Amino acid sequence: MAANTAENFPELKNDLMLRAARGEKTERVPVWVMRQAGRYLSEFRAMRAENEFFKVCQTPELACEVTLQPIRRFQLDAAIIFSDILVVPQALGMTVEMVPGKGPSFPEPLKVPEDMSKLDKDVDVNKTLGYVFDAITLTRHKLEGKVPLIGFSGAPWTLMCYMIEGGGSESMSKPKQWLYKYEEASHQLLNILTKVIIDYLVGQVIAGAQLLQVFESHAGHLCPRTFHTFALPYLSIIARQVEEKVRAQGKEPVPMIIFAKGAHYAIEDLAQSGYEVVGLDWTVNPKTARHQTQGKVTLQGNMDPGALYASKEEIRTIVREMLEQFGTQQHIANLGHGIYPTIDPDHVEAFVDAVHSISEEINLDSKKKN
Ligand code: 1CP
Repeated sequence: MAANTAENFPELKNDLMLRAARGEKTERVPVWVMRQAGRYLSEFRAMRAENEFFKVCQTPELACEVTLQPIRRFQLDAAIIFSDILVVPQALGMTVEMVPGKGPSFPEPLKVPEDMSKLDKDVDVNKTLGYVFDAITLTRHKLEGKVPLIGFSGAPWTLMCYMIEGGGSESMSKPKQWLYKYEEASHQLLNILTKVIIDYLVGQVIAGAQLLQVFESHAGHLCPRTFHTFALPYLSIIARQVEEKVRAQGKEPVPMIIFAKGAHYAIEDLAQSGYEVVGLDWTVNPKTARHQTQGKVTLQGNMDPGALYASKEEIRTIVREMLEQFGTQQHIANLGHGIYPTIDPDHVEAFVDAVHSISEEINLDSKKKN
């Protein structure tokens, strides 16, 4: 049997996500869920009971297994490689621990600009993050072409937040201090991150990722002014350079999704920043976002993750409202942020099935009318 390489992948059987991302017509709305591999699944908890978090990320067989868990359970239209955005600060030489019950923690965060000298600025992503590429290649084979595989990275500002704050935070006041006190050093750090993120995303495409999502999860801590100075320019550079560098390696570029949580003030700009898809958090009104983006991009989102606590009937009603607001084209259904660990998996199934059946029904109805 031929070895599993990044060349001989099984043929893709479900390309709904790819077509929707490129703005092509779809017979039903594709759906996936942020954090679809996670603690709400008993098989994930069993795996984590035996293995430390970053060990799962660093072991391609384990990362692949966890990626496939939700795909076995639900009729999702995409898989997302199991990893974390914080593997990039690790690749730059920082220590990150996953503290049970608390989340990620950096024992030695960056406190002052001089601390940046500790970072490995010329990281070779093939050496430091090659395990992610191996996990992607393996997972592409194990998926057997069932659905496409999404690769991802944290965006520069969001990673800067964790590297300076040292973990999750209500206010991200420490990285915000940098923006106002050390403007030049902030740009230096964002540039270091942008360079490694570009290499990392290109490497994921070469390894087999069929779409890419960039998580700007802490956009909501910025204001329009700081977003335009410290986030948007870097997001645009990433979209442009990933495309160029993938092409330069003789591969076709893949659709890219930008999810900037809390950036409701920047939706028009995000629609012109080089990404095919703009992800929306649950606070955004889909109709307003459609008006703001004028069909330039596909929109992804944005059901309140909390709505999965509703009854299955109620979930169908909420999904119908969401689909009516977005329309059934140029839409990828998702939650407005990651799923909570206390959600009943049966309700995820109800969500996924409702997106499929209701969007198909709406499409058939509109065909009949025409
Ligand atoms: O013990 C555990 O299992 C920890 C829970 C967990 C999981 C399941 C963490 C810790 N990370 C992950 C996986 C993960 N992280 C994925 C997997 C793929 C998927 O199924 O979606 C992805 C895409 C991420 C990305 C990630 N990590 C983001 C961006 C998305 C988002 O939520 O905005 C962020 C901010 C992180 C950091 C992080 N990692 C883990 C936690 C609890 C956090 C948040 C910390 C905080 O700010 O409080």
